Amino acid sequence: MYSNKAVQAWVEEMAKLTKPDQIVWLDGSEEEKARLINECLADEELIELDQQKLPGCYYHWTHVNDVARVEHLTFICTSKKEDAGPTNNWMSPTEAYDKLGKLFDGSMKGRTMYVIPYLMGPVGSLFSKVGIEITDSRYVVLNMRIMTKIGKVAMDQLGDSTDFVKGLHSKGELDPEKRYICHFPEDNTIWSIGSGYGGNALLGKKCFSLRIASYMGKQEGWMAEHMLILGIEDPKGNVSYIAAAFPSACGKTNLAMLVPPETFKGYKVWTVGDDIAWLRIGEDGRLWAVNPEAGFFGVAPGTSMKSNPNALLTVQKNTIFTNVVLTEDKTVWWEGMGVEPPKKGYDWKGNPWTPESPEKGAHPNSRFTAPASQCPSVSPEWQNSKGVPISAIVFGGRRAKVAPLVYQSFNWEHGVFVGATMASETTAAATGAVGVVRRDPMAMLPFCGYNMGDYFSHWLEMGKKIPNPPAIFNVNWFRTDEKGKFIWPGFGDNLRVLKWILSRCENKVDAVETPIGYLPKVEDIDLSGIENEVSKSVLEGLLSIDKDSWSEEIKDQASWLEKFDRLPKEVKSQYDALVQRLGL
Ligand code: SAT
Ligand code: MN
Repeated sequence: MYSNKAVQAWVEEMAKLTKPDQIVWLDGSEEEKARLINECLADEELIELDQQKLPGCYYHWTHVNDVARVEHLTFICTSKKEDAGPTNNWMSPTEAYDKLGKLFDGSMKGRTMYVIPYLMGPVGSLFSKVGIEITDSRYVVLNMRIMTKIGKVAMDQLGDSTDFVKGLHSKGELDPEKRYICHFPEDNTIWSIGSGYGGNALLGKKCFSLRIASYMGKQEGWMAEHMLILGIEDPKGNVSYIAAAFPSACGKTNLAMLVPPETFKGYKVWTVGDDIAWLRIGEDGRLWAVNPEAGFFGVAPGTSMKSNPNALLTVQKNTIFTNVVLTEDKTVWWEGMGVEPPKKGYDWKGNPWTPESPEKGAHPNSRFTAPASQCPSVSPEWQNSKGVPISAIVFGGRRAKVAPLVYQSFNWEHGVFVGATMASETTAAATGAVGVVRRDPMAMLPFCGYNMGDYFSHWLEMGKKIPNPPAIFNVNWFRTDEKGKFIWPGFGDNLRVLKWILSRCENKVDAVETPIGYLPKVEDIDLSGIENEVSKSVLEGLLSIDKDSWSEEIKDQASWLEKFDRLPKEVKSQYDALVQRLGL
């Protein structure tokens, strides 16, 4: 137990409600980890993988109805409904505490309550914040142990303070009818019941680091964003940092761990984070970022030595695999791993599986949980308590026609508009219609903890306060030709685009002014080594602005912006200016 009185009192109160058989306070030690793993193995909550081939690695199956975040069961519980805004589900705090209180009542009977103090962000950093998660899941404890810094280190940072996020989690009955993920930003509180999966249960991740933290950032003058952070080292050894936001299925983790093309001699990409950035204005007037997380909770399918060697190398030890294929010889496999499937194994439901089975072996949302410190490309600065200075913010999405490969916004305010109207088209991989445009402002649609209109205002306010703000860009790796084939090679070759972005930040290249923003001159994108694949004329196509598509696009943007009751006037005037520039 720890001496902080506020933590003790709250844990006592939650124990009265949930009635566990015993309470275990986590210290974060190796002995504690070994003990928990042994308990999990005895209960088959974890399966030990081949410790020769995959040392420290374990396998976990979730319940078959509990395999992804549940946005329709995720609520923002502000006292006023308007404060949750038009893009969030809302429940009143009274109703939510009452409804979930009944589900939590006695939910830990016969179970152990684990108290996990955890630190988000580098030790001793001004950026960092402490949370306490109470859970009845050992799997959650072991995942939180990888994704955050748990135990004494967190309590040391907290000291006697009452400034911690209170997270209560119980698996409950794992019944989707009794599953709720409720956020109380006004009380620094998260209540989650009925799920044991990732973002529903690892409360340090989306619940705290994005939903609660975005609200804190608005109050306190900083930003919590759904962004990867990477550093690009040039052949002279200078490193510049980029923060980038993409909706899901746009290759965020791959970009964060990019391997430069062979012709980019002397370049190196450093991974600071793959999912979340906390950003603050530094003493030098620039925007600085830390990754609050300590691990990667990455999608396994599609991760191969070709798409993301650094991720694959990261997960060779001390990793928890969830819902992938468990092979007969106790290793793991998933679709798109780039190696032969096992002759025999078990699928994500735990059923016997062979390559001939009609269904996929790994769940499309199956995951690895791995320490960031193991990533071969992890930045030497990733735990720097001051963070890293951000030169450029990059937004992006999956657009078959409308968005060019890259463009730069005219200024911060225009960049906020670009972020606010960000969109991605659905792919065949998801169920439902293909090519449907989904707006996802700053990739924060499911993660903004308050009214999205106020969130846009906060972005605008921050822009006024940052003396030397990063430039804002938009990228699209996913333009297709008439046959629906991707035109741009993507992956490591995306560095060619990032290089242009940094040249713009350093005022080293001119650009072409167009109605939507500044575009590269064709000769300014370095195509060395891929001239055969991407000729100058192909690149011209990738950088073209198709009037018909943009005519559709602005109509769709207009109806999107109408949704917002608190749309800042600046966003509306940026829209009007775009329409005017396009002459439509
Ligand atoms: O489940 S998580 O929220 O952690 C990952 C995701 O769905 O983006
Ligand atoms: Mn994410």
